[in-house]
Amino acid sequence: MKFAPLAVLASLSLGVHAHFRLLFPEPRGVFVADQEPNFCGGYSDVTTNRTTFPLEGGFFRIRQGHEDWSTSVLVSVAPNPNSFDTFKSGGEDLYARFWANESKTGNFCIPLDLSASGVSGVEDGANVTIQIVLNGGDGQLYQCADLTLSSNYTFPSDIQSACVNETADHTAHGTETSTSPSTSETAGSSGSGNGQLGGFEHLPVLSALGAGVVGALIAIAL
Ligand SMILES: [Cu+2]
Repeated sequence: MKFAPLAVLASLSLGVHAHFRLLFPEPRGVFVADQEPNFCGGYSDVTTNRTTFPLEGGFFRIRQGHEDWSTSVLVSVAPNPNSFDTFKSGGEDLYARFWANESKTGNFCIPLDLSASGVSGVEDGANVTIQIVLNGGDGQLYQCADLTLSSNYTFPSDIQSACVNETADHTAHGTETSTSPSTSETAGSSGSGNGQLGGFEHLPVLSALGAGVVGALIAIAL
């Protein structure tokens, strides 16, 4: 039924949305919007689909449908991070990246230098878990990814080249469909099934550690 035009329009008008999606590194499980307000987006236990991730110079990508949102990243070195407490030490959140704000919707590739977290155990060869926390005005939302850290690792070129920012000038709010009769076909943006927010204003591609939107996020975070 999701492909029926009337159903699409109804869902849009009701504000049904996907909140935000973690596109990279791979999240613990298949995205379930209704579960996103829960710990790790509903995937409580550690998984075996770990992503090799650089200790320095990493990044994460999200597709984000809220306007005026903020995000932070928590890190856990617990063997099975299965509760919010496992992302804390002495009652304090273990931030891999402190809160930063942004006002646009779209796709974002945000630097994540885990070595800068200062968290004990975040080191070469360690199995860690990151939890992306995002607040877009409808409660805090969570996605987790299980990683193995490497100090000598750089992302392959396909992952590097996917690290782009594409901001939208309206709040599509992350709806998955782009079949509304009032909009043209989604421009063939990414080839990997990402970037399906309709009506993108394609900004110049920014590199992973480039300026622009990401730079603004860094500036706020610092
Ligand atoms: Cu939302």
